[in-house]
Amino acid sequence: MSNYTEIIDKIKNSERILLTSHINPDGDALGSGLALFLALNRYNRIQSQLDENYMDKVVRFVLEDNVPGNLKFLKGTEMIENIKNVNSKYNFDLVICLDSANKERIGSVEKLIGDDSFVINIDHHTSNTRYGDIDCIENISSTSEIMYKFIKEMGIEIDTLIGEAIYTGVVNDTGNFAHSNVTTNTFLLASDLLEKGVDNSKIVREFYNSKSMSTLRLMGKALEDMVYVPEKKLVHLFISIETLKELDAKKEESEGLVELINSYEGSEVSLFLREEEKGKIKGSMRSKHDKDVNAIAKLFGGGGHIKAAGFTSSLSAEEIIEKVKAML
Ligand SMILES: [Mn+2]
Repeated sequence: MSNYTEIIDKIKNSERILLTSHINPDGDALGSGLALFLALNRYNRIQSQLDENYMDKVVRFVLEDNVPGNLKFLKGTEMIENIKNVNSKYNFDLVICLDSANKERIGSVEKLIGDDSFVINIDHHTSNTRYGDIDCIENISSTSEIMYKFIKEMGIEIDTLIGEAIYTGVVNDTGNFAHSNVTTNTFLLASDLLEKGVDNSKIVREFYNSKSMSTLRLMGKALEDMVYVPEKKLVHLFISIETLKELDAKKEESEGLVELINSYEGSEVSLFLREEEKGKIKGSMRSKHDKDVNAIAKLFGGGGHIKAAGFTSSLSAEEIIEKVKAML
């Protein structure tokens, strides 16, 4: 059970707890954080009932970005705060970072980590830089799957709301139970959550099948613009800021394009590049078989998993594509 006990002790002995997750939050970043947020609120309620002198812990879930539209169906997301509305002088004695392979991934939420804040790092990325005072890194499907085990270990009952948050995170990181990171434990988790009232079909409908018109137009543009390099079995795609503007699309609407282009039968590796600002490109890679894209992402100072990784670079799109081709 690794260091769960140590983390639980730390939580019990802290008063002001900050939960955060990575920038451009996906279903796992948000689901794992929301599950823990709801579990800690439940812990407060239970303790207040047991002891009339119990002082509720402050628990806040703060993100650099807004909650993406396709995750707003999760109850509790309305309590997630944007860093813009949080006083940076607020003093948290405990900070728990979720699904974030390095400290920079939490973006400007980092300024809420004070000199006295204790940092707990809970993640499933093998590339995690172990920046916490306690690091809980497990090589399993998702941070949400870690949360499932952790919340049970805390003795908190997983209700439907916590279950939906966890289930969404697992769906996000396993491609709805399709990737090779799925184990028998992942299916046991799914089975248990369904028993707790989680509506799997509703989650998939809300999460995947409620795209905006601009997201679909962006997918169309991606399919039109993607380039196949047969000798490398590579599909690459670059989306500029201008393209996003033309389609009236937000950058988070490009989530999933890296998987979409890798669905081509001839592709083994996909590379999706998105211009973040002039001179800064975010890259995502996926691998169908055994090509290690984590190793390639590391070349650019990024990382992730063998089959899914990302990075940020100041090189041009052409330069990045050439470097990646040379690695394949
Ligand atoms: Mn994840």
